[in-house]
Amino acid sequence: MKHRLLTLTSPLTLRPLPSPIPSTTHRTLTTTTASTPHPQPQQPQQQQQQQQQQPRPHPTKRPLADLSPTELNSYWDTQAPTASQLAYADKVFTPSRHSPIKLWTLAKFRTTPISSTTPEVAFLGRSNVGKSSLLNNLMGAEVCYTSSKPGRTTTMNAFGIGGTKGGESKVVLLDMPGYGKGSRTEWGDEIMKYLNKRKQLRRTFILIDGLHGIKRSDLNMLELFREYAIPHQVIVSKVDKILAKRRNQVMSGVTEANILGVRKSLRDLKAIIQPVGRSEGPPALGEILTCSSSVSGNHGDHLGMSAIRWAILAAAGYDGRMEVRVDRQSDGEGGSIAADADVPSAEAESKRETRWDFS
Ligand SMILES: Nc1nc2c(ncn2[C@@H]2O[C@H](COP(=O)(O)OP(=O)(O)O)[C@@H](O)[C@H]2O)c(=O)[nH]1
Ligand SMILES: [Mg+2]
Repeated sequence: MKHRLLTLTSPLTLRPLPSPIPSTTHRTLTTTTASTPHPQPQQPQQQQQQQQQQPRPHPTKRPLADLSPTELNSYWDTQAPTASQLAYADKVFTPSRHSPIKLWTLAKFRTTPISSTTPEVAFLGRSNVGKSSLLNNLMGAEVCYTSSKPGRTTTMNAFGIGGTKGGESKVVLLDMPGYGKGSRTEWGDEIMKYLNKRKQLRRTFILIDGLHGIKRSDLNMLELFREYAIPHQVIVSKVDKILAKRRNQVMSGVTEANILGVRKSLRDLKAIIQPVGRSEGPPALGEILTCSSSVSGNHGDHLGMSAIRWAILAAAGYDGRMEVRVDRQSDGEGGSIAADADVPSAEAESKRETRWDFS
């Protein structure tokens, strides 16, 4: 199989999660009473017809629903999320009346709201890489404009996630205009201002196209991120295209060779996003996530969504503990503000300060 991402070798260990979140399907046991009508014996021809209608499992393929939520990802400097962290992330992203909400759409950095204290994460990549499709799937709502034509997202669009009645969102996601084909220099200028100056920004997710592979414009962007010490992480989009050429081939399940193809692509990419022996500045986070907004796996969700939701919350400083409540700080009037323990941790705050010292 031809690997679409650049070919360079490096030592990489993949650590898949033990098992996916258990199914919530319950079975009810029933007893057969005397009044239960017995099914009539089927005619052989009828049985044959029924068997023909049932999709036959492929002898060597695993159904997509059997893949664990992190199986197509690679974690080497970080820990793969646990089942409870993934469940927490899915819960925060569950759509409600207060989530997702569109917060702002802007073309100029200087007009972005300065008073917000909510952590932000941005999604960047070449035009058509699948940013808007991914965001719609993460948020479970068609709030971003998607198109097969490049250069259709022309502004920065902010969406709040995890908000409750009267409360602020937990995290803000930004859909950005794409770079490369169909892009414009002035968008690039505004995006760089945002990435360099925005205090609320915790991490930028750079999408690399699984169909077309890494391009010169991606390499330039990765270099800029290192040069300006902007925290970033890579997501390979359209992983369905690495698994198999056609959508229906992937829909019918994946072979071990398909999965090994993805792993090889990620190994090759690791050497590019964390180049050895060059003092260019901090490289990408030591994990690569993959996604497909076109085929569905676990619980009918598109591939990779839960793990990306967790990465977003982790970047924003949430630790995934839901129940515990702690006193956060004095409210200035002698009292104390009780807040959920899943506010961004002090450690995450101080890391962010360090990062902005570089700019
Ligand atoms: N096969 C495949 N196609 C995708 C996937 N994600 C997006 N696309 C398609 O790629 C095109 C561009 O998607 P869009 O989300 O608008 O990209 P953006 O320009 O980066 O925001 C659309 O035609 C999408 O249907 C994916 O995971 N797999
Ligand atoms: Mg878009």
